[in-house]
Amino acid sequence: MRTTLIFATNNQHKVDEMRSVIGNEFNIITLREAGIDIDIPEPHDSLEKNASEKSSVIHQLTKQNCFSEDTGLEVIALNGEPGVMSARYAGKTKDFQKNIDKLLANLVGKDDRHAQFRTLISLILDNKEYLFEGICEGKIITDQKGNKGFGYDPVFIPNGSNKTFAEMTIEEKNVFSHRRKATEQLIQFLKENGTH
Ligand code: ITT
Repeated sequence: MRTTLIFATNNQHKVDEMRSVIGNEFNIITLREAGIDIDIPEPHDSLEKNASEKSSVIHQLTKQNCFSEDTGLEVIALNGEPGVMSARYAGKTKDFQKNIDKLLANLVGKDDRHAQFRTLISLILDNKEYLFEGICEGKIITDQKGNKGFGYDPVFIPNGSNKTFAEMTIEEKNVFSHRRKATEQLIQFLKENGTH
């Protein structure tokens, strides 16, 4: 039987990207599909701790194997911001456009536009937690391009490409993406630990 895991997220973009990497190897159930309506708090000062918080809240609630992920955009010239605040950079409403506007405004006049996306996956399997990390380096451009994807995708070009993530299909984004790299480690771990 295929391993089933609850994915502790309310972000459907993340689910679509991960499903495209995982394919049929594992069965992922979203919070919505599991009938869980909860806005999981992310109160901590690191991606690692927030990822752990999300998976442990859902694990306590369901007692089932599950995983979560927390992702941040870390901009070198902004000392790693927006980082752990990526979703709420311009306020509690999690408005993608306002977040981009704030990011671009804060980068005006800065020569160094290097940035990276960092994804932390927290897996709880048989009551034990495991963490996996994926990083994608690139740069922030001055004007947004493309309308696919989500979040900061229209202003981020990964190293090795001349397109923004928002100009790519999910499959193209997965060639470079932080989330794909972390997800592959998750898949590898699940296979090695006999849950396949
Ligand atoms: P969950 O906590 O429910 O999983 P969320 O959207 O709140 O969903 P995060 O706390 O991880 O997720 O927030 C990360 C924010 O960073 C997200 O809202 C986007 O603005 C941005 N982000 C994350 N991954 C991204 C990606 O692949 N491309 C562009 N922006 C991304």
